Amino acid sequence: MKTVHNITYQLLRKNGISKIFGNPGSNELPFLKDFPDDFEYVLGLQEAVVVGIADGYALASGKAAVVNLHSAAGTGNAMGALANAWNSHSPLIITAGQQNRAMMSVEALLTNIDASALPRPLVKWSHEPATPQEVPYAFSRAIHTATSEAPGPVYLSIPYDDWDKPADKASESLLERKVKSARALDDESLQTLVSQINSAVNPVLVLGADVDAADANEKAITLAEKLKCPVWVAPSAPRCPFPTRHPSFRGILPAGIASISRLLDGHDLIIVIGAPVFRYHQYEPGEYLPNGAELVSITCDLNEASRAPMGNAWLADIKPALNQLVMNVAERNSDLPSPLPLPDVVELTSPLKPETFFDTLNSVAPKNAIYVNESTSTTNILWQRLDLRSQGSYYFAAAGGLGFAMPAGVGIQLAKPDRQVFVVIGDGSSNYSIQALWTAAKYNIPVIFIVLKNGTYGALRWFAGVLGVNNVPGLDVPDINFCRLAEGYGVQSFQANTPEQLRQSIIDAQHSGKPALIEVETWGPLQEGN
Ligand code: TZD
Ligand code: CA
Repeated sequence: MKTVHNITYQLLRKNGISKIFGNPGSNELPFLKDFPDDFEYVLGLQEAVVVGIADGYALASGKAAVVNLHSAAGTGNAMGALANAWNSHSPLIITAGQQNRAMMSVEALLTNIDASALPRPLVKWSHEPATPQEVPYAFSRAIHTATSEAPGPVYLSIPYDDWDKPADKASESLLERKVKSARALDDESLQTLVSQINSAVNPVLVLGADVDAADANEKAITLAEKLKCPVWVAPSAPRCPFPTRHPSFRGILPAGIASISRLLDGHDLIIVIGAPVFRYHQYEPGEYLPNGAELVSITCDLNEASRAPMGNAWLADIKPALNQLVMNVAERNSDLPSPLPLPDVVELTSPLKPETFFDTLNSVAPKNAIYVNESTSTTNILWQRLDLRSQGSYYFAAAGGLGFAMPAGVGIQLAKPDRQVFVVIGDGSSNYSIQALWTAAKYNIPVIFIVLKNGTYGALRWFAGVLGVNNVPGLDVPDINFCRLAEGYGVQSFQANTPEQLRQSIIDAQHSGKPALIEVETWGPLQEGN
């Protein structure tokens, strides 16, 4: 007789899932018992870390990741990380152990009360099976929901006494099911879009994270080269869809309504692909579009399409749609834009200016390195100075929730063992999920974490200026020794305060084949005040 446990693991196997990211509690032990040899359990010491690692793994591998959390408390700890996963279209199957069915109604300790309501609205589907026999069906539906376009997290709450129950014979048919999203543009939509693009005088492309997620950066390059047009990265983009040293590259758009209109002024057609229109942050009232401009977008996400305040949107899968545009638009008869000049080298200071830090990192890092960014006040400098060239080279918290970069870096390195992952993170952000260091050490996942220490929440100081507010408390974070924290979790550490020390510590870290943390003091408000 097959149990619910047997069939569920078989279902995971059949769907190419062999890693479970978790932090266990009593409700979860029956799911984890007799853990099969062909699966790997990746332990995170806090649930924000667990979901962050799984998120990074899912984003970088393009595969679903299963997460196992402890009831309501574990889910609660994971919610910030879930906000990021939701916004980055990350296919996470999040499971939480529930109390024994016999004791749920009396609310015994560790009952997840109204479990399916807890993770909403940050999941595509949330469910607690009504019977044990429904568990494999729920897993099957969860996998297909999470991985179909637009991908996203789903949540299952499973009573712990379900696992040993006999499985329904019919659930075996689930093992062979496939669901595939295959949405290209229909003929009429393609014709409409192509004639609009062909008749534009001065079009511009705005590309978002889903181009990178769809493995379609090469297609985007071909489209830009046919249109000979400039390319902007969409505001707040959590991935890099276009090479930063390509002649068409113009930078990342700022996240204010008026600034975007100003920068896109002069274009009569704005073509947005694989991004929300737009992901604003600071409120800057103004016109959504420059005078005389029209906007069209292609997105895989119905929410993105319907919530945009302007322009027409087409719902399609990004890679086939981009391919259709590439095959059908007319090649424009003009030259590619002139490339942006390389930014000036800034004067060498002590502590280092962020510009010097990024120039040094760029010169020593392998060309196919992967950067996970959570250094919030230096994001524009990063986009100007790093040569991001290949698919999957850049990740950032898609909901702006700090605590993403350290664990996501671990998950990304796990998914991409052949590429060096650098987590570039502020001294403020480093404290939200620092326990990720332990997982990196214990599983020997050789991420290089670089902490930029300016003693403050720099981005919030900038934002206070935008809002015109003064005398705000709680903006400084002095006196944290990250090297000692790293050593405490079993990660080797380096202090690097000059370009040469930074270069050497990166080389040493890479040669060691082990994770490392490099603390770099950087120029901050204390210096600027002098
Ligand atoms: N808490 C969480 C979970 N997410 C957030 N985004 C914030 C608080 C607010 N916040 C920002 O949006 S940026 C920032 C905070 C606290 C400062 C981060 O400081 P840092 O980097 O030292 O990491 P910079 O370069 O000094 O800004
Ligand atoms: Ca800082």
